[in-house]
Order: sequence, then structure tokens, then C-alpha cells
Amino acid sequence: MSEKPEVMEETISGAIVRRYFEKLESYLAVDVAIVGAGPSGLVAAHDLAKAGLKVAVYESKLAPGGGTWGGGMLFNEVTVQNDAAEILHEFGIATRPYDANYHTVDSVEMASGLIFGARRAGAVIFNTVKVEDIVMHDGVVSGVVINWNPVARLEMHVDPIVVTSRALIDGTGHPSEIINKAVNKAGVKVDSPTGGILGEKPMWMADGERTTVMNTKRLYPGLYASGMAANNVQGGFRMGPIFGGMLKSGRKIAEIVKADLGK
Ligand code: 48H
Repeated sequence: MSEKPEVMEETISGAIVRRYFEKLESYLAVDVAIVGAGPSGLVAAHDLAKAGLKVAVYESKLAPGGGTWGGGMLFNEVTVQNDAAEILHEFGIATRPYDANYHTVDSVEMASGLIFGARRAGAVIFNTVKVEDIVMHDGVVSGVVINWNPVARLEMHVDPIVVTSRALIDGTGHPSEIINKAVNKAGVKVDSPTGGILGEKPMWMADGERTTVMNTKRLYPGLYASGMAANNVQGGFRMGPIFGGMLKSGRKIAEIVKADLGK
């Protein structure tokens, strides 16, 4: 009996489809779901995956990296404080000392290095996937409702699928989209001065950097925020193109989640 000759087109399509669905299926229940692959989400993903937790990152754009790529005003250099430069070095990302306090980083190296580092640590990044809602079970945030971002952009009426999580981190940046869902849709009171979202204040670099890290915390059972999302919830000042606070916020939320999940 003669074997069917390989049809390359079938092999290649089959490889992509099988491997993607294996990945998707094994991540329908995760320890940690992170929404947004910006700098804070990627550092959190790296640290949590390195601790042995099953971590899925959902990024609505094709390219993960969030606001890293554009540096400041599209000048593709980023600044970080000395202690945050150490986090980048752990990822193998090179920094250049600028003065006694700051380093500069090529933003393309930083974005790609953070993405690769998170992935290499074991986190799976689902790009072009938008988190459109949260799951609530008995007063605990328990997962994410996901759909293709192009489906949302084209306003197609297509129902989503659901992934359950033990911890959900809002790393969506300025709009804090996930905490918005929790407050405005689920009606929960989060751990902020009002129980709601105070909203980002204008520019004050030093204060914004300090309070972003300070304000990084668990906001509700099963629900956490990092980076600009944490800042937006607590009404912190914005800080512009300095990224140390984002990296340190990602690291801090990972520590909090690890402790809560017994790692
Ligand atoms: C899936 C989503 C969804 C969704 C959004 O904005 P980011 O870079 O996030 P941070 O907080 O780690 O970093 C903030 C930093 O980039 C910044 O903007 C700074 C320092 N600004 C200071 C200033 O003064 O302006 O990334 C968030 C990511 C993006 O890639 C979004 O596409 C993604 O989240 N995202 N992904 N589902 N519903 N919403």
C-alpha cells in the first residue's frame, strides 16, 4: 500500500492549528490572567511564571509591549531609575547610565526583551485577544471573558469564550479597563479611598513614580492592578516617559499574587 505523499500545505496549516489549539485548551483555566502586555504586565508575567504559576497574558494588539515602543514622543529611548535598571538587566536588556540616578534604554530592545523574558519564563501571551468582561463567582473575581480584538473592532456580534483564573491582574494602562468592569458593571467596591476609580491626575513625575508603586495592590478578592491601571484607580499623578515605576509595580504585584496563591 503506497503512503499518501506529504502535501506541504496540509502539514503547515495542520501544525499551526493543532499547536494553537493545544495551547488554548491547556490555558482555559489558569493561575493568573494578566490583561495587557505593557511593561508592568510583562514583568509580572515573568516573575509569576518563574515562580511556577500558570500565567496567561492577553494583549489586544498584534504586538505586545504596550507603551514601551514609542519611548517619549516617538523618540525611541526610555528612561529608568538605577534600581529599575537592575530589573531590565535580569531580562538581559542593556541600559546606559545617563547620570547618577538614571539610565536610558533603547525602547525596541526594552519591549522585545520584556516580551521574550516573560515568554521564556513560561508565560503564554495571547496577542490580538481582547478581554471584554470579567467572571464573578460568589463575590470573587474568577476569570476573563475573551474575544478576538478584530471582532470587537469590527463590532461583530460574536459571543466570547471564558478563561477562569485564581488571580486577575489589570495591566491595561491608563484606562484600567478591567477595574472599570468590576466597579461599573459588577458594582464592587475596590480598595481605594472611595471604593471606586479616582482617575489619573496630571503630570508630576516624582510623585507619580512613587505612588504608582505604593498604590500597587490587591483591589478585590481575585482582582489586582499594576502600572498605570493601579495609578488610575488610586488617583495618582502621571509621570510621562520614565518607566521604573511600571517595572517595579509589575514586580510588586507579582509578589502580592504569589503570596496570595501560596507561592
Ligand atoms: C487586552 C488590553 C486591553 C484589553 C488594554 O499602557 P501599557 O504600556 O501598560 P503599563 O501600565 O504596563 O505601562 C504604562 C506605560 O506604557 C505608560 O503608558 C506610561 C508610563 N505613561 C505615563 C504617562 O504619563 O503617559 O500597556 C497596556 C496594554 C496595551 O498594550 C493595550 O493594548 C493592552 O494593555 N490592553 N489588552 N484586553 N481589554 N486593554
